[in-house]
Amino acid sequence: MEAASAARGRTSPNPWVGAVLVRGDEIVSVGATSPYGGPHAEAAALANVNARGATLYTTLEPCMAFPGKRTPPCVEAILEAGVTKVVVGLEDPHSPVRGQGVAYLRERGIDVEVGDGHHDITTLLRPYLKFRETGRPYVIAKSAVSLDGKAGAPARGIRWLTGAAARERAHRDRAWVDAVLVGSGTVIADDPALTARIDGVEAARQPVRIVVDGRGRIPPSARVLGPGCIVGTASSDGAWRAAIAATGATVVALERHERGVNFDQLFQALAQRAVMSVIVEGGPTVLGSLFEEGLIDEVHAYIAPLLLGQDGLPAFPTASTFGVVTLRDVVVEPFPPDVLVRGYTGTWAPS
Ligand code: AOF
Ligand code: ZN
Repeated sequence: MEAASAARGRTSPNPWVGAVLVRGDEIVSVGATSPYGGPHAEAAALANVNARGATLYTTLEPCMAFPGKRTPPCVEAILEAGVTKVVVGLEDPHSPVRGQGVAYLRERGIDVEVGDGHHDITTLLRPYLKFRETGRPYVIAKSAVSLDGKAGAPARGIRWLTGAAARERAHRDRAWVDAVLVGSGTVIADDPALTARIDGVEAARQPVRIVVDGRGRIPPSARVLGPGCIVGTASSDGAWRAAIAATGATVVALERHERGVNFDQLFQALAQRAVMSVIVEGGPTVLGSLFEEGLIDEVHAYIAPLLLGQDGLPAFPTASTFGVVTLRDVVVEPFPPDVLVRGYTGTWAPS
């Protein structure tokens, strides 16, 4: 689990997997999934060691050969290495592998146990599991609100509510997800860069930056634009699209949908670009639409110790029509002076 966690966010569209080779009471080697195209966790754990008669623990079912596969199948590496027992945490939901990796090893005389650590591994792999099961990325809604439930008070110069500790945590999340998404209103109001900065330094791996701008309102000078930025738009004009594309950003044409764009179409397009996880950082209009359409999987709500009163903007548009959302498996973490409340909406749940 530790090895797998360390690879989180670096393997898309592959899952982050950890493997440990054990003989008796001793750990022989540890492996984790490399970035896409590189060795899998099991192959890494088995490389350059004597694995004969040892036991391999792996968080995910070892893979089988299938067309288009980039690396040699892990089941063959296990057989060749002479491993006699494999302990698998979770079945791989990827259809050419699912259940077959385990069956293949058992048919060849390997003792295979399945389900060890199943619950925690499912939690760790939620983005991959949703991506495989639905063909859509896993979506986290992030917002920061005052004690009176307001999202900011631009008239009073208050755009950012939380302190340094909460901000650091939010940047750490940007550093593992595949994409960060905002609406055009946020770009126009705040001109964010949407990069991941850890201890004030740009992280080595940056998420894809996504702007949803149905009508084509953001200026081509916006900081978020450039290579690595995707702009989803519907009824914008051609000159604006050309100016956005000239920055190096990718323009994705979407259908119009009630009060915005067809988000499901956007998420499908992102999944095709190997985006397995997205953090939506607002603004209120985008978050409201996504809740209305049941497209949010997880909520991260930072609560800041201030009241914004009459100057505060509502955290969601007053016209939002979504119903009650009660979070599950809630975790509360202090980031003094703020608090993070996070949990799952349950619109999608691992099967
Ligand atoms: C494993 N161990 O560490 C991972 C697995 O194209 P390839 O060769 O990289 O294969 C990708 C598939 O392998 C991926 O879709 C998923 O089913 C599985 N991922 N399997 O045994 C690993 N990352
Ligand atoms: Zn593999």
